[in-house]
Amino acid sequence: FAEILPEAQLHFWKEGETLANSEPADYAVVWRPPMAMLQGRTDVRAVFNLGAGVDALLKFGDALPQVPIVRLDDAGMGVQMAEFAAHAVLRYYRRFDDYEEQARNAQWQVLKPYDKENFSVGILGLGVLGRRIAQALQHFDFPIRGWSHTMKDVPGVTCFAGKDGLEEFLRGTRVLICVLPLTSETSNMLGRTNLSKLMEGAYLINVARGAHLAEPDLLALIKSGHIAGATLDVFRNEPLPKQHPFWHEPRIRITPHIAALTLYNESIRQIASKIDALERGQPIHGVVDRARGY
Ligand code: OXD
Repeated sequence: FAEILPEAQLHFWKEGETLANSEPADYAVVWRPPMAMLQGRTDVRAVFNLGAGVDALLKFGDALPQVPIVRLDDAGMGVQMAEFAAHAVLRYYRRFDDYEEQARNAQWQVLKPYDKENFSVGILGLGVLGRRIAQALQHFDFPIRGWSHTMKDVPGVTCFAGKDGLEEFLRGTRVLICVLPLTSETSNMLGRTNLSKLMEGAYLINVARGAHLAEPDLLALIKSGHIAGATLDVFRNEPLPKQHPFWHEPRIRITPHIAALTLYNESIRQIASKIDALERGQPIHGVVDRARGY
């Protein structure tokens, strides 16, 4: 920020500071801040979130200053999400986990390939990240479907929307990728009822938030064989506790919330240019709709 906005004065908020004893600021740049940093502030003109998901901010409700909350627009996250999702889909589709297991036992055996026509990939959430994932997977000719809160039109993607469209979407999905924002409506959406509707031998990829998933339900459906496995990057409790049963289920692949890391240079450039636009009274992208939750 000092390089890109040399005229700005930068203050670092420190633990223990409150409204009464912290420096005034025109803009706040935050990632999962404690409530004390923002509560009751009337000085800031916008709050910039150093990430895509704003759930950790919106949970403060009315304690947040009544100013625009701005999330990162892509800022290099879309391509990382696409890499992560494509890797997980291809690993399952091309049976690399099975071949790895065979290799451990020095076993040379060709396995029956999955039929691509019946290997539909369903993306929950068709925002900037979901669309980038769809675009990447289209190169491999998977049938792609997508679900969103309101109907979207995405080229090459069979789109479904709302409560009414969810069942049909799930029933035709073999690999489910969740990139939904976490809101009161989407929390626990990946529970037994919805996961059971997926096609037999389904696979789950969750790169959104841990609270979307009812963790015991996933384990039960994997044990019953209805779900073949999962790649999970996010969890209810992070770091995932050492004693968590997911660590002992070989059909679950775990990564430590790295599907899309915030790229600081890109993010800072983006925020600086939005501050510049706001200073000139111009509109900006990425302002969160608080009622909608994203
Ligand atoms: C984000 C995240 O929301 O990294 O950006 O989880």
